[in-house]
Amino acid sequence: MEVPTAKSLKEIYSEDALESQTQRWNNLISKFKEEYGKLPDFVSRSPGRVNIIGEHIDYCLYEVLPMAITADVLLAVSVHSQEPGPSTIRLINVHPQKFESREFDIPDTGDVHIDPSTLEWTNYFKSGLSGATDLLRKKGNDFKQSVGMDILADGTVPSGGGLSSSAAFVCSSGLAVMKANGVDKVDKKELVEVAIVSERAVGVNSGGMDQSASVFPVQGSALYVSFVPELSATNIAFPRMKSPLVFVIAQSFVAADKHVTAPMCYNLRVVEVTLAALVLARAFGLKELPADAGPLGVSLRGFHDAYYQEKHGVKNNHGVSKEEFQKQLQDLVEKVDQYLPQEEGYTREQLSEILGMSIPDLESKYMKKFPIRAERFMIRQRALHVFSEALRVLKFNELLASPPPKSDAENTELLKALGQLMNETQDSCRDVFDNSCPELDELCQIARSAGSCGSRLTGAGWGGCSVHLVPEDKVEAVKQKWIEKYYKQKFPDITEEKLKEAIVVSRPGSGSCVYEVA
Ligand code: NG1
Ligand code: MG
Repeated sequence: MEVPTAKSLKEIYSEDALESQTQRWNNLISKFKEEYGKLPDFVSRSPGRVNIIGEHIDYCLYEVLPMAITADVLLAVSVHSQEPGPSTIRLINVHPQKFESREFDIPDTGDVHIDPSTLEWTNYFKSGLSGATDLLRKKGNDFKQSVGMDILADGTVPSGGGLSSSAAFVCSSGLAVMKANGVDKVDKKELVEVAIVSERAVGVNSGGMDQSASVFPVQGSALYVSFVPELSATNIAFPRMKSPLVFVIAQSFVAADKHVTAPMCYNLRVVEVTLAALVLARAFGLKELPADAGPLGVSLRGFHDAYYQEKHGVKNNHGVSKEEFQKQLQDLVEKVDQYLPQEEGYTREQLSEILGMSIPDLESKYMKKFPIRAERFMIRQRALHVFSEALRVLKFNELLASPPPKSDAENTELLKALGQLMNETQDSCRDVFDNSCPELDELCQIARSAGSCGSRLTGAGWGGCSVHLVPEDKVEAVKQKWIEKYYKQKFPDITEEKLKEAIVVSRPGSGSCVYEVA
């Protein structure tokens, strides 16, 4: 499947967004001309995403259900002629007060150096550039360095907001570099895999959900992303209902910048779920866990499949039925409850004892690649969340595939069942995985009291955004309640402009594309 080349904005945005987007794109093109004295050759576009359900399980290699949103990253690009010698990349942002313009040469080795310690917006471009350079080398072994490019960036995905602004930027950058270097047909899966690897170069040991949700989607569908036996994505149409499913996104405005919180939050969770897999494998006397695509080499999914293979002779990767897989997950939740009883978390000493590894080995193998800070590892809680969350995703997906409701009662019943799963996810994030925060809990509680069927944080958590499944006729009431009880309380002088950014009704949007400028 290739990244499409759009001929008109109608192919990219839904009807209701078309007018404002046309305005935005015209501004982008005219500002490009003003800055660089010529028209761009093309615009590379990749959207942000909202995760409907399946939180903190993508790096455990379990399926997730995100959807692309309208907000995106646009990179208007003109390609320098192929002059010999180092290529120059010039990067300007349409928000000059927010971003400095940047210029850098690609050394003639073609290698791009990224310093993840600096919070530098162009690092995301550079990670897309380095990823695409690797891919171009694989394709044509004589490829050395990218051509020079003049770029004007315009991103509308709020950063640090759980809507994957980082992945949108990395995917749009990788796509722009591929296009600039003459690759007219960019394979979606290749772009996603490049973006996953290169985003890790910016210091967060993430899974592959965001990049998949940015590249794969087609307009109007959500996405069911699998990571085993290999990365794959299926477009999921929402059931035809009297009142279509409406997902409302609400910002907490609590900046959840993973570069700051990662060592004690995101990257720590990646270590905890990895240790949980190793400890469970030991508890059940499994042989060595097979290496897999988990960020630290093994994953809970890897344990799951190895356990059923060894103890029950079930080869999961060969299409075990969804019912069977759900039963396995239910069974694993019970087993964790039984075999990982320690509520207060496991110390390095205890883990070293259980795993038969010295503490230095443990640390160098699992705690060095992305530094973390913790005295105890809450492996029981993290494993309980992951298995139960993977189960909720399967149930949610089944409900979406159920026959369209034939009456109002059935319509309401389906909304409530979907919402119930989202509420259970929020409870698990808040009480078990511990990646919520008081502001997110408050937004969810307010929404439910005003008619939301399902409310939860979305993305990494610890701040950022929440997502709510709200019946169409309740959206206004939920919005008003948030404004009155949350936004006006916390930000008494919040502007109408800021409120527009705070609450966004999102429809399933289309993924990456390239737009040829005439
Ligand atoms: P955010 O923080 O919303 O971009 C992060 C990870 C995802 C996934 C979610 C939690 C990155 C780039 N992405 O999403 O892979 O693990 O948290 O489900 O960190
Ligand atoms: Mg991100």
